[in-house]
Amino acid sequence: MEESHPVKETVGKIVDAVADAVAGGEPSGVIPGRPGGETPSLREPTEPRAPLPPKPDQSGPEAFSPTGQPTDVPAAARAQGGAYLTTAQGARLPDTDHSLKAGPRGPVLLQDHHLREKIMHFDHERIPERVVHARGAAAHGVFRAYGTASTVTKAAFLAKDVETPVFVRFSTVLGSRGSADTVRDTRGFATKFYTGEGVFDLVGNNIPVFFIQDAIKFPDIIHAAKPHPDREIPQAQSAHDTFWDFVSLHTEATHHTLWNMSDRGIPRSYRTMEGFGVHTFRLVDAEGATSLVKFHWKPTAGVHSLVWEEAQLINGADPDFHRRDLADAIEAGAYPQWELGIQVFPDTPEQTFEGIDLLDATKIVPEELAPVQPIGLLTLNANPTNYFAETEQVAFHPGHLVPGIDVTDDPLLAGRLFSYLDTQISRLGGPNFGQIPINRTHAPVNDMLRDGFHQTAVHAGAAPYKPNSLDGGCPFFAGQQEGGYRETPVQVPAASKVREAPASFADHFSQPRRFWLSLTPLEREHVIAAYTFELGKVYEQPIKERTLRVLAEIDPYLCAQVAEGLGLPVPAPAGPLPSVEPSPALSQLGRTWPVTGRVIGIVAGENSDLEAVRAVRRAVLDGGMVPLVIAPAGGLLGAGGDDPVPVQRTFATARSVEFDAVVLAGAPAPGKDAYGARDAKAGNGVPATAGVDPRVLLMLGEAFRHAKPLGGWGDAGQALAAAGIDTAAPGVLVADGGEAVLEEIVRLLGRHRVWDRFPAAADIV
Ligand code: HDE
Repeated sequence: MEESHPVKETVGKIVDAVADAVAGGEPSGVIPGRPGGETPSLREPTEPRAPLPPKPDQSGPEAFSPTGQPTDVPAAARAQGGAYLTTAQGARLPDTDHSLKAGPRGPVLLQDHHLREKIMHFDHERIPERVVHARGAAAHGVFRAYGTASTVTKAAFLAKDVETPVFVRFSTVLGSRGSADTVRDTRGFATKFYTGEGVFDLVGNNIPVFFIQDAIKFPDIIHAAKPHPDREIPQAQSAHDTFWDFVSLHTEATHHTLWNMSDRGIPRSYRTMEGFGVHTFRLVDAEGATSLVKFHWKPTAGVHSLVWEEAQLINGADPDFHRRDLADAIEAGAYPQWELGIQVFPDTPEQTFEGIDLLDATKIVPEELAPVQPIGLLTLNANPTNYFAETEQVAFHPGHLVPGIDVTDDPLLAGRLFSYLDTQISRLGGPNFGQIPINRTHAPVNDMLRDGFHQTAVHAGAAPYKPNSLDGGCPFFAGQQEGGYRETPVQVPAASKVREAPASFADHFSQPRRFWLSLTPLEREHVIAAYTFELGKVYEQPIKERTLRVLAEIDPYLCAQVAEGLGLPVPAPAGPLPSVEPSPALSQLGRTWPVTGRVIGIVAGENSDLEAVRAVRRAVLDGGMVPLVIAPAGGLLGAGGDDPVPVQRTFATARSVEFDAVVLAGAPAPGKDAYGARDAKAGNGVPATAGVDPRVLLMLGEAFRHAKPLGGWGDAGQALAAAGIDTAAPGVLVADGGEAVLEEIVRLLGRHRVWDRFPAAADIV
């Protein structure tokens, strides 16, 4: 598979593109994050001109009519045009700074139609945020199918080499729209495929199991996990009483909770997350044969996480860390990619595989039992042009299906099939949300749905009903040959109406135990720390004790370590623990990945060897990574010389958490603002020994603690020593030249972090 799929090819092209950009001159242009398409003038522009086009990294929904007809208007036709300010009706305006008044000091007049329109529109700019997954970021892209799924599905977009435009939205679940990105939480991973046969939405998460087995419990888990209803705290996290109260009583949540407490709860980036369809779906081939499948997204950049202290620091230093990372990577040409894969199971009447109930969304099927077979490649290659129009208004729905993909009787999925349409009515203000540009299908629409709020289609004809003769009988039914969507005629066993779950749903602990046993000792340390932290924030002792009882059913060591951290007795399990085989595929560690799009901090001062800084910077760009130069002050380093180096961060503004690795061009002397009264980071108690800026020492200490590769040349060893870092420690490298240092740093980055810097307690096996 490695040889045949185009990942390497694409990465190669990206690197070439970045290198070309560098060779083309203007080095600061390749650092992503520029807000507009042009450098602004110092004075307010007064010469009328047309609005600037979107930046080259941005794109919008393709130009389709509200009824799915391709239009030949350029995508920019939806953007505003003309040089002059107008009202919403297109009347030109001479002023928008003053209300219409009876004299300069007189009362404002009611007849001011411009004031009235402007404030009316402003007052209604907000729509209700999503009740869950409110905080998100999205991108446009393309999905190219390998054709390998054609043996199990007739879905046309999965046929070989078919390219389908997509829009993907990532999200956190619990926080509100303005909450921070790197909280411990599940992440949403929702993909809209604009296929020629209609929209297909794969609305998944970055965790393969869910808290609950039946949709009727969704309001309960979400009410428990959201902030407390009286004080509305805490925001965007599960470290509080109501969450742990619920999950310790409703133990089917144990598996998902354990995943949340693992490193999967704090992804490094959206680009380094796996995605999962969670439920089992049913695929149908051209002959009508069916298979059961689970969908997986595998990031080509690998699955990486933050460390907890880093995640907490980022929440303050850069609450937009994940959305910035996604947008910057795309702008830099380091296009995020995932392979879509399926696990395929025979569609038997029991709907189980190797004893695992495929209708239970709290269970996975280990990849060792059913390998994930790659079926296509997703590449995100453009940022949205407008957050609200696209990312906020996109409406996903697990019931948006295409011929060849059907649902199963998973009781959690059943509730979702109802919920996602329902929620759009209040969120997007009516039943015509499918006509919003980002939601428009690329297939012709010929429904008999009419009218409603915000109707933008202009329907012709007299007979939106069937049967009719007045419209010539249109629209007609599509049979199998014409690509009609037909539900699979699955046999439903004779049964009585009951409010019950199948007996197999009662096993809440064997799969969490498998997950725990599949983690490396280091990953288990992180799980122990996460439970101890979260439960440490819980006020009520009985809730902590009850959770320890749940942990006792997973593993005695986990339970004992968390109990010790909480200062509570260790409970015994109710009976013998289930005997399960680990699934090594569940661990995130141990493999090597591409480093494209990673951020390298280059710390330099006026006395640094700028030739070496330039060379390292160029080499970082050539490797498809992002170099950020950090110096005592902004502007240019070596400003008087021929080839000054642009500075992206200062010692005052930078924080270690922005970088995947840090390299030092010598030992930078304290900046002029390196004193506590100006910058608290400079007065952090680390003595400004050896003439090194204390903010640099803080940065080095943090990067070291977070197991990031560190290196330098020249006097770098002096700075590392002043930060208390042993230059012989794993992943710390001081060499003569910058390029030798970078080579080693990049090699280390391929494994994401220098995990062997801090071995796990030796007795965990
Ligand atoms: Fe969702 N979920 N969900 N969910 N979900 C929503 O739909 C819901 C579930 C997921 O970026 C809402 O448009 C119910 C599982 C994602 O726009 C809402 C149940 C999985 C997103 C809703 C579930 C998800 C949502 C909120 C239990 C992973 C964000 C706004 C039956 C497989 C999509 C909206 C985006 C969003 C309901 C369970 C993933 C309220 C009732 C399981 C990624 O309709």
